[in-house]
Amino acid sequence: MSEETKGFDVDSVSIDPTAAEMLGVAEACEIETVFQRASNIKPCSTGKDGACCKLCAMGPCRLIGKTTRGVCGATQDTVAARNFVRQVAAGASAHSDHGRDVALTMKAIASGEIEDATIADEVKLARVAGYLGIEPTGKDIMTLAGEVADAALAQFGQQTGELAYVARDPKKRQELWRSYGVVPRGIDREVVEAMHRTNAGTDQNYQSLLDGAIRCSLASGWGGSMLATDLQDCLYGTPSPVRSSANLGVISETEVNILIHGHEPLLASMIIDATREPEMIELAKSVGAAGINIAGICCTANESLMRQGVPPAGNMLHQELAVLTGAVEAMVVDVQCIFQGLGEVSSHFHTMLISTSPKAVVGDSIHMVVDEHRPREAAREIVRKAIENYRNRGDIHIPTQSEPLVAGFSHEYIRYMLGGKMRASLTPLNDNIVNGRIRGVAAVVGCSNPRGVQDEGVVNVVRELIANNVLVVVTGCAAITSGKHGLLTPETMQFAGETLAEVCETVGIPPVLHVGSCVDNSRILTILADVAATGGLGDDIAGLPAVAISPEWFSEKALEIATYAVGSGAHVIFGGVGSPVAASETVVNYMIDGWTERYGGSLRFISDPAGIVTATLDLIDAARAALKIDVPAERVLFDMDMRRELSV
Ligand code: NFS
Repeated sequence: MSEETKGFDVDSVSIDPTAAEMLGVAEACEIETVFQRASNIKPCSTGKDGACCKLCAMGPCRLIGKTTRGVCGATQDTVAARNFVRQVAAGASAHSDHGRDVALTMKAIASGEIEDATIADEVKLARVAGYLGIEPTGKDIMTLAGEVADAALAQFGQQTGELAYVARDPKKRQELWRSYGVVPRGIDREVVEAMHRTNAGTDQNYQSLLDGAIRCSLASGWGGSMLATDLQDCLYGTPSPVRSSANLGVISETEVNILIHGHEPLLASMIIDATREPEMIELAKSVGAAGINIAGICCTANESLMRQGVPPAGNMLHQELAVLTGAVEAMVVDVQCIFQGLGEVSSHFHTMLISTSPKAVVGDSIHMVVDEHRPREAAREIVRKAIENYRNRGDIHIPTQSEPLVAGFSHEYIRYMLGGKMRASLTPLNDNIVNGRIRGVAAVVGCSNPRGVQDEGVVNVVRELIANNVLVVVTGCAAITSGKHGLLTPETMQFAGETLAEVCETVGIPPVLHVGSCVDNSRILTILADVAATGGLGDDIAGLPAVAISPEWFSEKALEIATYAVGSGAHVIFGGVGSPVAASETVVNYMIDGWTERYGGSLRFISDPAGIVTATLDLIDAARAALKIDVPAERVLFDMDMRRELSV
């Protein structure tokens, strides 16, 4: 054992036993993982709290102790707020650039530049056309797709006016945004402006800076992210419930394993198609494999799970663990949340790490710049390479655990499910919230962070909320975590409070609904706007008995999602590692009280899951009281025994 590995206890890093099992393998082979590195590296407390300003070469200035101003005179409030705005801008750029790429793909398909690709959901395409001000009637499908793609792309470069999707918001919210001057004008413009206003010597007022963060994030939530979701549904199909399973046990002992990891579904969907071609299956058999198995990691996992039933092998913290099985012939990655350490781990095995995006050369991967006009050919080449690599497989060690799940609850499907195909509607949801059977709705979203115990926050929060009759929707890595721990099945009803279970049974839904990837948090915005429009619960997203929670966040993208949720009127709670603006009490308080006053939403950081649940229920109950629909409800308190039972 090296000096660094001393004191690292593999059993304490996760409540998922597959993690300890695979970390045992890592330890035996002396391979470092993210868990080990998190244990070796102490986070910099100055940076963590947002107290370090490195915007210019007069610094970096660390505003700690008696140092309350930087060389330029910037205060702790300014520095913390600027750092936060930059994180939000980075997150917004990632989700929005993803949306741009989907629009470019649609344009290439419409013009026939991408061979052999179709529009999977023509009904949704017509609806999206309507949102973008295009008359769909009488147009052939590829002409319409071309027009929709052009209109979507124009949203990125628009300089003035308002993003088209702002009109999908409740009227009251639109007016509020106009009154504060935070309506997003163009997607790229808001990201650029956020970077500009945080330049040294530019915006110095923390409130104005944070309004900049709101505007920039809205350009993603009601712009880039929402376009990504909508256009992906048009191209690859709008999700509806699908059965699958999750965790490392989905990796096959006898088949060629290909793992798709990252965020953009175009190439991944073609790789999935290629693995199902008889010629490829024959090729796999010719090298001694029983067939080809495909599984996912991170948000590509969510995208392909919801549409093609591909099982997720794990969330973000499982990427290296999957390779440690020794059974992965190819790990195919594109952009976002791909650890550089993945290259190092792969180098100890036969696993080919293949990076496919021109934007991201990953680790020591084989970097294949995929000809964007011939992705099907690239997909087949990748599958062939993986098959050929099967012969190089050495010893394998695959955990047995995987849990069944149901995923794919798009906004459209939730409407059909509740109101029927002819009269799709959210009315039954609103009615059950009003009559108190459903106490409120919580979105449990976001990442997994090795600074905490993997999965503990998400599982505790989800279990306690449903026990308290709160309907839960999940996205991103939190959705995969929920799946790994068996929380995405109708049987989860047994853990739900009596009245929530009653509703779930009547409607035929699980109490925890998988609604998608991280860009699909935009689906939650659509649901909330629809709930407000349906009636009986006020006329805005603000004031709904709904809370968004990210118990184990790590990414700048998570902060951006939090900020657009606040701007949209939602209360947001982040768990785990604490506040990135902790250096300024003023900013911390402003994000709670100032934002509530201004936007009707707030962002608070509460580390422990029990505290998150209490705060969530308090916020939900306060909203119910304000709506005058409060019925007495008792809090189910989890004791230590119940908590212990939460592990798989
Ligand atoms: Ni979201 Fe998806 Fe996972 Fe977090 Fe990363 S994969 S975009 S950022 S870690 S949920």
